[in-house]
Amino acid sequence: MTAKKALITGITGQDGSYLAELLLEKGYVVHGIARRASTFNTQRIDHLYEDPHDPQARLFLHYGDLTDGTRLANLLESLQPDEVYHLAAQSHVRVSFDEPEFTGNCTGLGTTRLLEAIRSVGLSCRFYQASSSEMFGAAPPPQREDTPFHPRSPYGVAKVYAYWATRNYREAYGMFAVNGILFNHESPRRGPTFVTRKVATAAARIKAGLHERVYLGNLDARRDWGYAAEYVEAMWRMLQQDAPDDYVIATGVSYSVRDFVEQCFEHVGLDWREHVCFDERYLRPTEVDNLVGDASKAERLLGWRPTVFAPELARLMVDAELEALSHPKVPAAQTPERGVLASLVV
Ligand code: NDP
Ligand code: GDR
Repeated sequence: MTAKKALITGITGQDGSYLAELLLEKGYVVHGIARRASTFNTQRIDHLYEDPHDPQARLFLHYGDLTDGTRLANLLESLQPDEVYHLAAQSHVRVSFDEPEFTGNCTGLGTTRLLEAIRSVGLSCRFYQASSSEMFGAAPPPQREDTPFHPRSPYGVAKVYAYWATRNYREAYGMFAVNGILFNHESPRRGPTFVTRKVATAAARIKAGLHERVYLGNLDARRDWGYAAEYVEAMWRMLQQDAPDDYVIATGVSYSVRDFVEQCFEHVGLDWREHVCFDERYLRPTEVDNLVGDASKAERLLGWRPTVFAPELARLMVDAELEALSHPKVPAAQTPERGVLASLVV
């Protein structure tokens, strides 16, 4: 039997790296789209690197960008994937207030470009859209699939557009297109400017005596934090169903940012009040106060349920930071001959 072929946009991001791992374990051939940067951006997938000259290789990278629809269409035409996981986005909520136009172009319109590329090439692949709990924004918890959206940032607005684009292509063209509405999910691979990773890094570095304090914004916001490695399994399950549908993925429990800070600092035996300072730079013009997802539909239909909740996540992330401090590593992709970028060199 020929292996299934998947295409992942955003493969160099947190979720892309876990999903690539999962699909390779399941025997897929995995193609990823990475954007060209002046520095290497493949650190999260370097450990999956396979020499593309090896006939057994099953991971391949291609340059591409969500703002370049022609490139997306050409790639789809040549790769002919069975499943497309669309994870790429300008994904930072605070940054979306500074760059609303780019966020709309990349995070919103990028999804239409990809859907339209699939349609124009005539592919019958399955399509996953990385929708977000940020679409619910100000809607009171618990939020579920039929909760009305009330986004509170240019990022949330762009994700609502992409959500409806995905549904419209499903309804208009019969495409197998699904929205995974994922609540916050974190890991040691989380981008360093998201609050959980920022706090876990700070707790470890302060413990090691490398820093004295960390500056944060709103500590009252509440989030439903799960573990990214578990959430990518739900993405895959959504594309294995008989019919396309939309699903909330969440833990069902929310904690405040302050709770998460306390859990991280407690884990290294420090009092967070002595090290956390306020900086209004990290506030948002409009905030999302409280997200708590109801993932009962996913549990019923996908058989998916989380096992890692925020307190364990905090410990796991702080431990990873402590471990990294005790074993500083030279990133594998410092030379194109060694890293994943070998397959990207043109
Ligand atoms: P990351 O920010 O870690 O990864 C985003 C990925 O998108 C990176 O690979 C990035 O490339 C790529 N990217 C950004 N802009 C472009 C562009 N113009 N063209 C091509 N690629 C681009 O996000 P996560 O992995 O955390 O999230 C994955 C997806 O899920 C995102 O769409 C996010 O909005 C959404 N989401 C995330 C949640 C979470 O809690 N993590 C919750 C709900 C939804 P590079 O590495 O070069 O920056
Ligand atoms: P979020 O994640 O906006 O929920 O979006 P983030 O970790 O950025 O913020 C969570 C909450 O923490 C508060 N906060 C701070 N946030 C950051 N980044 N830095 C700080 O210093 C800080 N201090 C307090 C924020 O105000 C907020 O309330 C994430 C992204 O991954 C999105 O792409 C995804 O769609 C949603 O989760 C679900």
